[in-house]
Amino acid sequence: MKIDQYQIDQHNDSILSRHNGQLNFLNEQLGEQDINSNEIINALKAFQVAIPSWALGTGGTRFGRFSGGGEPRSLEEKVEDVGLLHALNRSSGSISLHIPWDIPQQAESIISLANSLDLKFDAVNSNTFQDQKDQAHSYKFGSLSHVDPAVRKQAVEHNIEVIRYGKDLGSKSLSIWLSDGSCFPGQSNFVRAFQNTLESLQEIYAALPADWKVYVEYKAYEPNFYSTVIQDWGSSLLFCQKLGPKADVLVDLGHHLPNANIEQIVATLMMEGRLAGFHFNDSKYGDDDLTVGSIRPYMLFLIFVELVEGMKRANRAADTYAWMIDASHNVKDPLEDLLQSVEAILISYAQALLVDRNKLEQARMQNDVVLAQQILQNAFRTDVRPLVRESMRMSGGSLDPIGLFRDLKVRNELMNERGRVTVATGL
Ligand code: PSV
Ligand code: MN
Ligand code: MN
Repeated sequence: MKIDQYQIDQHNDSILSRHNGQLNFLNEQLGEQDINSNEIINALKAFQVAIPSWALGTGGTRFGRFSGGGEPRSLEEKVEDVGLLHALNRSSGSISLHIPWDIPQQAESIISLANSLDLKFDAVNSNTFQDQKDQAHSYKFGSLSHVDPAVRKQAVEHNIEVIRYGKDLGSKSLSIWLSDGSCFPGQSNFVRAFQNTLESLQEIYAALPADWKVYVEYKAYEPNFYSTVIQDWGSSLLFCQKLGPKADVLVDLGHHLPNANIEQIVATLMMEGRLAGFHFNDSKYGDDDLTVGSIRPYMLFLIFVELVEGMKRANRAADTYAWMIDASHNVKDPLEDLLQSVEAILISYAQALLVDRNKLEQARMQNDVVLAQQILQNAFRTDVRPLVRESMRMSGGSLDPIGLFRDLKVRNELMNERGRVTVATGL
């Protein structure tokens, strides 16, 4: 299944006059506020969000999994699915692989497939939260933090192997999420677990190529329910500071305790120059259950306000950070869901770019709380979707990615090609 440019153009033509009307109306409104919408559109065009290989199939819960059909059965098909997304929105130009779920048999052929779809390889992810077939030692009681040096060695070697796979594909970063921790008080010595993890991470760090980064992801709980070795941004930052300049903190939206002020965490990490980037998702309760922006769009916007501010302060372009979706759930078509997630990210980014920073700072300096809130909420309440659509159209994408996905019956085509009952590899 491939989407041709003429199909996108034809579909765009059929809705262009309506879109132009909405865009002109918004341009006028923004013009009155001295906001240059072309600058925002250009920023949106440059913003790329990586797609994780594990989000392309229907996720499951521990109670069950309901296959949606037509899911990718191989790494090639995963790359092809991301190619479909990127053709539609031109904003999903890379894929993040998880080893050993996604072992490339032949790097050259998978690279040439990715090139043909205008895709790059984003961070590679290691997996020491599951035991693999024929593995010598079990990760039941931890991996990089394990009390037994032989288990730690195995986990370190796995991470170094992941770097090798990534190198062959042109990735530039290793992403580490550790499930290590304990389920009951007394089970683990916190300090020993930290120090073992640090030593293991130092060995992995030493194996990083010169132009690589390692992203250290934190998560408060699950699968361990009493303590997690890298439980919060503070622990993650501590590891990164001890490791060196090639290690940065990765923020996954779903990995915080309830009501955490994530935007403040982001501001602090950016102030220290240690934000690697994001795993975007949303949740009512925890982890990565739901589509980005589906529950707390205002929080997402406030995070982007800090991101925009932090990038400006550090004089760093958006593409020097790692932006990725990390969500996987049970009831939607995964590709439609990813299109919704990318759109939600771009909407929040566009809204954050509307904020008048000078006015906001003035209001803050004068302790004008009402005005400060109003400046943010004016931006948040602006319907910026015409800007997002225009940025996709200008890059050769669709004005209405989900509409076109449905018109072209992409899922049916994939089911015809791959079968109605499929299990995406790795999930
Ligand atoms: C587990 O919580 C998790 O969702 C982490 O967010 C990782 O980034 C992802 O799995 C892949 O290992
Ligand atoms: Mn994550
Ligand atoms: Mn997660």
